[in-house]
Amino acid sequence: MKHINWFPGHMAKTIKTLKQQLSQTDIIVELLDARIPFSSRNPIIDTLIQEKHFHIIALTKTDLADETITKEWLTHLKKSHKTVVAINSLKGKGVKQLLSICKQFSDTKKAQKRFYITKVMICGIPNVGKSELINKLAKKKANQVQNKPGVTKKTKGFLLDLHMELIDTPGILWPKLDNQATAKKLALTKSIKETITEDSQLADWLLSFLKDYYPDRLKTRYKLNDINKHNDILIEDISYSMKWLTKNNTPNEEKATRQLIEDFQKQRFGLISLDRISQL
Ligand SMILES: Nc1nc2c(ncn2[C@@H]2O[C@H](COP(=O)(O)OP(=O)(O)OP(=O)(O)O)[C@@H](O)[C@H]2O)c(=O)[nH]1
Ligand SMILES: [Mg+2]
Repeated sequence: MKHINWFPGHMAKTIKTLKQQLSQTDIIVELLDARIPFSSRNPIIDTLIQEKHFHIIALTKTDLADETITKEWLTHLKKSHKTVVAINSLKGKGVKQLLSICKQFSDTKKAQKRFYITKVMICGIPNVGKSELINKLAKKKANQVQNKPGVTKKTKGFLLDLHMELIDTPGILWPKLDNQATAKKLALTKSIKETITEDSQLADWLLSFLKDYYPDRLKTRYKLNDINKHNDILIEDISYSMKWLTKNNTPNEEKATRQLIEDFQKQRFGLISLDRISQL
């Protein structure tokens, strides 16, 4: 199996830039993907946060995650972090709450120093929704947004009002993805470039996960009765059941593996969370 790692030059450069900007930063909003609140936590970002920073954790894409699991994660995160918000940037849910927390901070600063500009750094892994969140906070299409990783390549400030600046940053990962389950989750949620991974390795991991955590949804989606089989056999069963066959009527495994990944990414199994607190 191919070892998954993705740490292009612009990420190393971004980390350097972020370090330089830390002394002028007041608030760090760390975005975590609600489907993978543990796997989307970048250990490098942890090292950037200093005592003087107001650290906010924002769970993004809550509309794509399993609601019950998100509630568990919120409770868990609130045990160790003072400020945790749940966000759906597409619908604007939680955005007002985040803005009012930042405004409160900025108002306090303003009262101390009349012309103070509170700097809010929005950071996190690629494709977690940093630029989209800024667009929602700013009520403007200030940043380019796309459902693929590595869209933002440079940090960019946006003056929200006279007293607050939002800073969009390029998504960063860490140099070595030692935990390959984490790497696969990052790839499935599109935080790792598609060309880095092989469909078969992602589909194999996903299939095992669905068998364990969402067996009924897997059965329903592919009209299967028995899923207690080796993944290779199961992929064949899925291909037959869904009529994904080659010209010679043999199972088209390539199509089946691609489809499995896409079905997860397009929520065709319903809302799914890949990280569990019990796995910590
Ligand atoms: N469903 C859903 N999609 C979201 C949410 N927030 C962002 N997105 C989508 O996720 C994709 C990535 O969003 P971006 O804002 O470009 O992500 P980013 O973190 O800036 O990514 P990089 O610049 O590559 O680091 C886009 O298609 C967004 O529309 C959300 O809360 N829910
Ligand atoms: Mg971006």
